Parts: sequence; C-alpha cells; structure tokens
Amino acid sequence: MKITSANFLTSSPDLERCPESELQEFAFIGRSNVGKSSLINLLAGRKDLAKVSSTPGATRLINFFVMNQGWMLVDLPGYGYAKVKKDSRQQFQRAVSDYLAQREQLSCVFVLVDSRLTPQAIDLDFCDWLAVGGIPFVLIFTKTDKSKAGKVKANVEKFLEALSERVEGEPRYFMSSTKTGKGRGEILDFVDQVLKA
Ligand SMILES: Nc1nc2c(ncn2[C@@H]2O[C@H](COP(=O)(O)OP(=O)(O)O)[C@@H](O)[C@H]2O)c(=O)[nH]1
Ligand SMILES: [Mg+2]
Repeated sequence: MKITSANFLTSSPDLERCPESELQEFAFIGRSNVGKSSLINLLAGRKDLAKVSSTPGATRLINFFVMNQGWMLVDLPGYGYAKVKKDSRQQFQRAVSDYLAQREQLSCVFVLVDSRLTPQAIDLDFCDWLAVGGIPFVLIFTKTDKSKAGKVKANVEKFLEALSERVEGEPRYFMSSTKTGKGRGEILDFVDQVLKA
C-alpha cells in the first residue's frame, strides 16, 4: 500500500471522546521509548507526524491520524512509564484499556517490542491481556538495526516462546528499523490485507 495522505485528526483523553468515524482503526502501542513515534513517521512517510519525543511518557492522549482517507492510524500512550504520577497513570491506563476493549472500529493492535531486549514481563503481560480479551494483535520488533542479526533473532524467538507458554497460537510478527526502513512495506501490506478482508 502506498501512503498518499496522512493527516492528524484529533487527540482524545478517553474512549467517550474518541472521534465518530467509520474507518477501521490500527492501533500502535508499546513501552515508552520502544520507537513508536519513529515507526509511525516511517509508515506515514513523514518526518514529524507523531512527535519523536525525548520525554518518555509525555504523550498521554489517544491520537488519531487519517491515512489515505481510508483508514485510521491510532497512536496510543506508551505503557510502563513509572515516573508519571499515580493518578494520571491510572487515568490513561483506563483510557487505553477502554479503547482497546470497547472501540468497535478497532481492527488490529500493533504491539511494539524492543528487539534489543530479552522478553520483558510487561510486554508479555500486555499481549496476554489482549489475548484474554480476544483483541486481535500482531507484534513489531523494533530497532533491529541496533543489534547483530543473530541477537535480534534470538530475542524474537525467546519472546515468541515465552508468549506461547501463556497465549494460544503464535501471533504474526514483523521486524522494523526506522534507520533502514525495514518493515515498512510488510506492515503496510498487512494493513491493506486486513482492510480488504
Ligand atoms: N537506530 C534506531 N533508533 C531508533 C529506531 N526507532 C526509534 N529509534 C530511536 O529511539 C528513540 C525513541 O524513539 P521514539 O520513536 O521517540 O519512541 P517512543 O517513545 O516509543 O515514541 C529515539 O531516539 C529514536 O530515534 C530504530 O529503528 N533504529
Ligand atoms: Mg513517542
């Protein structure tokens, strides 16, 4: 799929204030600093669509972008950022879980995982939560240019193995690098397939 337009629509603090729209939504989520904003910019082919933030946890709203006037890219707040005050943390966690569990337009969640790391409980727990809720998700292992290919492969395998102990079936997964553009074509083609299904 070629991206011909990518436009910011709105930011919503909670599910109730998400936009009325009939477009299918593809949501992106992961730990702060996993490379979510960079990946969204790569997919959109824009340098500054999602702000590549140097202050992790700063983005606490659900951000909606209309792609090709035909689908919605949804940028969800990063999880697992401990320095946010407890009240506001609970507030945005509820917004995200409400959105994921109840948003009817949601077609698929892209869970971003840092390919440099061995399996992290927070990512596994989140995938487990999605699976239990019957929320469709796929994985994107990010920053693959930052480690040797062998290490990336080992981390991916370990993650899938750890996940298989908790979740039935192996999720589809992609590898990405915003430095080389790796993954862009495959991820957009996947979105295209879901839209056409
Ligand atoms: N080398 C490399 N750096 C990346 C990649 N993706 C993100 N980064 C860097 O990782 C940091 C966090 O990225 P950002 O997109 O802001 O992460 P976010 O907090 O998940 O939105 C930034 O310094 C990015 O430049 C990647 O694929 N390769
Ligand atoms: Mg960001």
